[in-house]
Amino acid sequence: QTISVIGMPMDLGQKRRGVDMGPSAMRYAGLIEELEKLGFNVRDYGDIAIDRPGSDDTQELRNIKEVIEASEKLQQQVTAIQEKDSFPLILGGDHSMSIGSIAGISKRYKNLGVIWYDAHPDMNTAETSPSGNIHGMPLAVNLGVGHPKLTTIGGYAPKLKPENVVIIGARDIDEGEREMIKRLGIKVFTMHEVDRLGMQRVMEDTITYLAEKTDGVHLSLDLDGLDPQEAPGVGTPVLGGLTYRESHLALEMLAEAELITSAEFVEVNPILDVKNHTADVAVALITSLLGKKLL
Ligand code: DIR
Ligand code: MN
Ligand code: MN
Ligand code: MN
Repeated sequence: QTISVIGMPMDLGQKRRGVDMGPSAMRYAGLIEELEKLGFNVRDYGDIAIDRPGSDDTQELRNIKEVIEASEKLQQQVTAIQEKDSFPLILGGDHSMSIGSIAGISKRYKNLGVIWYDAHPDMNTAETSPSGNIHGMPLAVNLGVGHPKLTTIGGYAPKLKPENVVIIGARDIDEGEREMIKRLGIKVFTMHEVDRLGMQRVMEDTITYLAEKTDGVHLSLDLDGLDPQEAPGVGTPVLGGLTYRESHLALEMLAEAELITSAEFVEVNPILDVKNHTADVAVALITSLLGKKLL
């Protein structure tokens, strides 16, 4: 099988610079070589070109113009890759990139499933956001809720149905997000459920829940879903996260279930990191997702 790697060096969805270097950090951590060792034919499409804006506080949402342009480019690139029947692996970049990635991916499916592995549900809108940062909004946007210029990227909306989404690892949820989760009936395994049920059961339930009704499943993994002790190179760390071992188990179970049809690993910020450790973690998790076994 062929894997197509695309870098999205975007940091405009939030205020901490450096996450635009995430794709380089993961390549530096040996991503392409590790995938080749697993026997894949890897095609690296390089990075999407992102405009670097001058300061402009007049926009209705911070950097929305640049985020829209970048999302359209990513959407087109992902669409082109999928037509070649290759597994899209997208490297971030802040999480606003999911607006473009899922706009491309979802075109191919009637019922795309998404696993949102993250400390945050990313379901804010301009009205509910405490920060004004677009990286806190992409899941809402993909569900068709938010600024119309964002929800219609790729020329259609919505990209996802609420019943096809599972959030895992949430532990920092804003009031507007809580309300939307309840209103749309989104399935969420917060850290409380992970603690109570254990990761094995959480993944069994997730796989059963999605396998029945979806025709493809995209994994959107924000490295801040992990505990900051194990993944320190992220812009918005939240204590009490998923461990490295729990995360390996989760992705190994997804590999065994052969559920995942595309993936993205986002919010790796080497500037905030310790010796590129978070990119090392991301690469190790990617190999588990793509079938690496210990024996
Ligand atoms: C917060 C933080 N909920 C916001 N979101 C983050 O700005 O909307 N998402 N960090 O990954
Ligand atoms: Mn996120
Ligand atoms: Mn997050
Ligand atoms: Mn390391």
